[in-house]
Amino acid sequence: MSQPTADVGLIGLAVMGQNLILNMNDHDFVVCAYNRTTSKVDHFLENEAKGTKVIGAHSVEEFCSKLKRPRKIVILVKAGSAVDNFIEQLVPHLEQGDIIVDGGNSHFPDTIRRCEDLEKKGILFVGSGVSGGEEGARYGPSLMPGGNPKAWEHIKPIFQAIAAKAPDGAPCCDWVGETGSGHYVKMVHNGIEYGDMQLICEVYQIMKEGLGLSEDEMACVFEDWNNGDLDSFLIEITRDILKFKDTDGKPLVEKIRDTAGQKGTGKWTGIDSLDRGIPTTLIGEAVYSRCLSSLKDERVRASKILAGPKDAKYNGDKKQFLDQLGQALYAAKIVSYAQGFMLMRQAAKDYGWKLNYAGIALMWRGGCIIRSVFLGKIKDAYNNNPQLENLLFDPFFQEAIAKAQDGWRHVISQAVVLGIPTPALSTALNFYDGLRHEKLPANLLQAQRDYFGAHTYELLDNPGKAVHTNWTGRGGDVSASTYMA
Ligand code: NBP
Repeated sequence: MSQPTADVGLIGLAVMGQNLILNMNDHDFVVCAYNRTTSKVDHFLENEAKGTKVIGAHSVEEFCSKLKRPRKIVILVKAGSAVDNFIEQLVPHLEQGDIIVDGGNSHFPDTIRRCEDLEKKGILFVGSGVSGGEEGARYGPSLMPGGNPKAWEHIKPIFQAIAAKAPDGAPCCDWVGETGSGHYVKMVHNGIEYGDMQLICEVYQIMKEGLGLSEDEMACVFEDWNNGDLDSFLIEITRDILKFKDTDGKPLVEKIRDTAGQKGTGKWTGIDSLDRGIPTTLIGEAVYSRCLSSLKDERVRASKILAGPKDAKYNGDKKQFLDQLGQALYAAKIVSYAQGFMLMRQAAKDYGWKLNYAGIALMWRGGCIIRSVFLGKIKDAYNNNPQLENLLFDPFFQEAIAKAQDGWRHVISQAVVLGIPTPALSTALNFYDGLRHEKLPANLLQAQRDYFGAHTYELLDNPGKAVHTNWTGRGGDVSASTYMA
């Protein structure tokens, strides 16, 4: 067998794997490439990797023999059983202290399981979120590694070298935490991405239907926003998409069928938030909006028979309304991130992870799809107060929402009057108003539960004590056995 010469090995020669290898090569790491279909190794070495220091292997055994100790192996294959298959094949050829990193979009419970199983075998497992798509992988992704902490010192120089850099030069990669935390944070990142995209789509629909703006006019609005607080990758690409003309000179975007696809990470975030009892309502609405969009045929039928307002055009000052629309987008975005960080905080509590929230904001600051100037403000908020209970309690964000709220309320009320759907913009406002109410109507809800099911309630002046009332005089005084507020 040949002498170990590679600093790192990578399995999976699809779009992400190939680009990450070339990125590592650019940073002077010698990479050994392997793929299930081994002909792709030869093809890669003879084409994309020609003239680089990249080497290849044609069996798992040969691959492992070419890696310097401790071996550092990155798996970038389709999430699911393919990852388990490769781990199973690798383990017989590994030694204590060797490292396996799964850089795919794995579901975090799988990562927790793999981390625990491999720890028993002396192998250090890391689940790393990788964001930024093809271009990110090639020139600098956002990397969110979490798992066995002993692995970090070994992979840190490689990961931080290849990661995107924030405008101040800091790498968009740091250690996230234990077991499945890296993939958990990536999952929440994707959920937030769903939310950001949905918010942008809602303001697009308002501009188009309510204000009657052309695609070029809308592109100018996004251009403006991109020069201010909303400066972000998604606003920038939306501007470019709106400007893009098909071969006939017409905007391509209007020819695209309005049914949204999804790969499931937004749904995972929604389900997880329900399990933990954290109201990440904006991500939920973003997922449901994609579901509603995919009911195209039913919507076409509904559009012909269900009544809406007669006039769907806004008659006020358009310029002023566009400012208010920007405020609505900004305020809802703040709420969305506040919800995402609430969810991560709860998961950290549930799993005993010590998450560094300022570090997470920094990891998302560059390289990934949700990168924005705004994330720098979140980083500042958690740097100023690492124990911050809620992002909305940070003075900067408190003030930002206070300034934006009048415009936000006006936009939503107008959208309601015009019959334009705004599920994400509105749920953010509902959450905000719910959070800032000391008293919600759950007192009545508890009374209803006790009335029909003897579920008991607590009194304001005696919390913790379950009370049951015989509301009708007909029921008994026996209450249900468990009290769940
Ligand atoms: P794909 O997700 O398309 O996976 C292709 C790779 O998986 C190939 O190397 C293929 O080998 C291998 N593979 C498959 Br498919 N089934 C396998 C099996 N049963 N056993 C072993 N290998 C198997 O590649 P990708 O788009 O580069 O993404 C890689 C990972 O990164 C995924 O988890 C993805 O979700 C994640 N990710 C992708 C992006 C993106 O923008 N594409 C962004 C961020 C994260 P073969 O060549 O032999 O078929």
